[in-house]
Amino acid sequence: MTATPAPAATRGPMTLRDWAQLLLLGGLWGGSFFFARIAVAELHPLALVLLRVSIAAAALQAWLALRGPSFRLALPHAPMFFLLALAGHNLYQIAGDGNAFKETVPLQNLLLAPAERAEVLIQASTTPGTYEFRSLLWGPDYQEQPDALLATVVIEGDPITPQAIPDALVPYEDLRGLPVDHSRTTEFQEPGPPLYLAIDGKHWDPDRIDQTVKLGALEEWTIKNTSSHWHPFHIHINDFQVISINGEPVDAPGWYDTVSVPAQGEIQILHRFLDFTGKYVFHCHILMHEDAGMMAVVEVVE
Ligand SMILES: [Cu+2]
Repeated sequence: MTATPAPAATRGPMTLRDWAQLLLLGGLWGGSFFFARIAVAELHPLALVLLRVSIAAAALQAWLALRGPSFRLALPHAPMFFLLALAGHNLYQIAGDGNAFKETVPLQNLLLAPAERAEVLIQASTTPGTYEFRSLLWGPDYQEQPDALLATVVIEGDPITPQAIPDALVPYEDLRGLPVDHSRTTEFQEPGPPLYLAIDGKHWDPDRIDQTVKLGALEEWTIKNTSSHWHPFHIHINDFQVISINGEPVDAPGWYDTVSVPAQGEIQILHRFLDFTGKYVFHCHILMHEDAGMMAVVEVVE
């Protein structure tokens, strides 16, 4: 089986010049956003994103004009969800967010939110042909992603005997049924002006502690999303077990550090704060949302 790279795929290792270009764009990209926020804090977040994209696009066009068409395109901050599918094939997910699953999960398609990572096995069809790897139409409102061809997979030659897809993988401890030390609820919101994007009615403030947790505690968190858009919840340091989505129990196959909270929905997670005291953050991992204030501080104390 050979895969034809997508048109935007990189060729060969990054050179020093490529890294310099990426740093330049990253600086313009992030810096424009930062200073725009300071200058016009009441500006709508979408306007700030347009500004940010415009500046980055202008820099890209200027560099293309100078250097020619062999520029490598990278979108490390893409705020996109991808609903991925390979025609004629199942995806067998074996790990998520860098954590091995307890069992293989067959999927016809895979929804990946910003920051989510997935490892999948694909068993090639025994029918030669060309199969499309696509990002399918997905999402409400401004989050809508078009149906797009990402790559084609060519299957050719004499078929080999298919290997069995593994079933059981790496065991992990199920936290359900253990005594919960503390339950809390936090709400991801789009409350309108002047906040637009907030957690529990507040913008990010590094000098404020939003949630205080005892070291060693097992906690059950309900993360609500009262908006009409999806928000990928992400927390640093401690991965968690998802136990329900929109009130439906979930038998999660592994630990996660990012999970999508559906529009007008909620998730419940269990997590333990075992090893570290100190402050860190949880936030929406759509970076424009995070940068516009949808982030909060948790402090773990003795
Ligand atoms: Cu968000």
